[in-house]
Amino acid sequence: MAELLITDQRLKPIAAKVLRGERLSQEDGVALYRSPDILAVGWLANHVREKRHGDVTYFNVNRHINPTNVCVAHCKLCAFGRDPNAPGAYTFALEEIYQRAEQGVREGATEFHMVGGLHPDLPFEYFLDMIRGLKRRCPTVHLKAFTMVEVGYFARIAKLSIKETLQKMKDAGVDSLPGGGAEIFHPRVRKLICDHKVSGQMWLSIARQAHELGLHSNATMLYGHVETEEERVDHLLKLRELQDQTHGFVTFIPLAFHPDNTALSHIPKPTGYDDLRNIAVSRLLLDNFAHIKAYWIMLSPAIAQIALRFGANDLDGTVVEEKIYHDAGAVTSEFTSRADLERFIRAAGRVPVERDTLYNPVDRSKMPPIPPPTRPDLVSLTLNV
Ligand code: V47
Repeated sequence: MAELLITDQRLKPIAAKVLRGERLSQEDGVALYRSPDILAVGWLANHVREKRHGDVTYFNVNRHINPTNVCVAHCKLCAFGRDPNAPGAYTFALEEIYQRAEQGVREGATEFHMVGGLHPDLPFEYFLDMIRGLKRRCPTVHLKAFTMVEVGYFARIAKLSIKETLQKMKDAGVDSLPGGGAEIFHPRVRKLICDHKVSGQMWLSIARQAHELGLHSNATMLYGHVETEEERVDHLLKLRELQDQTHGFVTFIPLAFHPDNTALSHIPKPTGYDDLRNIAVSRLLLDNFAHIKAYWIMLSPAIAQIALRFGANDLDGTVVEEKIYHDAGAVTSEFTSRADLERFIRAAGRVPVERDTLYNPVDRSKMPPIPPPTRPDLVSLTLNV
């Protein structure tokens, strides 16, 4: 292996720990965030990534479905949520969700990623019906549905415990949970960016209970707003601690804050440098997470490709219809083809492997060819409840 040239002396003991396979501390994490030597930080993260995965880089064929953007939480970080009668508010009829899903199946999707607003009038049973209907129509597709924040809200409106809520979701057909809503766990930050959301402690407790019921989940961290480096490291170490206990997290996704159209629009966007550093530090601190995702929609394909040399081993998927980032000013495309994902990965000198949600390889050789993705008319069946 090529030798590591370190220009920042403070990184030397940390590099020695990484090369010995030792766990890093809170102080190490802060030093990695503060070091000007981004290439050394990236080199170390790439070392760990290659030790675990070699050149293999994963992607999937998925479809995002956001059932509603009506939301009572009013998080300052968010440009997606709307009041029920606000311009642009929508709630899909179940038929419209099924139409999107069936189109997804025709286009080769192996996963539906489902996240939405906290709707004031839709009961928990509506979402269970949605899941049952999706499972009946698309039995081979993995349903990665509802963040810990939505689970906490469902439990509240249905007057159930978190465990009962998760069990009902599982019985209806939910296969795993996405990683959203984690933001930054520290209460100081949550008060400023999402004060009506479940607490960080509650997010972790819901994740723990999901894992205990056999539901895997992802985890995220939203960076680039009001948080400090110490608060980022604290967030990562809390995830690492829970993962030691449950082994239920599949993938970690650092999410770059997009400020446009949010109540925090005065905050400048994170830079490419921030993006690569967050990927690298996550890989180095989260030594018990197998997968670190460079979510191409949020990072741009160009930065996501470089991230594959800074610790990431996954690009996410074809997506098709993305609202949360595009409402907040993302200028990336909303979908990309399977062929383009493979091309991005190959051009970064890596080996593309299509995966399902739980990282089993997908063999397309005996499946019908994938047609280009299409988007149904967004307003045709849209229902405002
Ligand atoms: O929970 C909301 C974040 C998340 C903004 O699990 C914002 O595989 C930036 O969790 N700027 C939803 N971020 C997205 C998400 C996700 C994405 C891809 C894959 C997976 C997975 C999960 O987006 C929210 C919140 O943390 N978010 N608004 C914004 N203005």
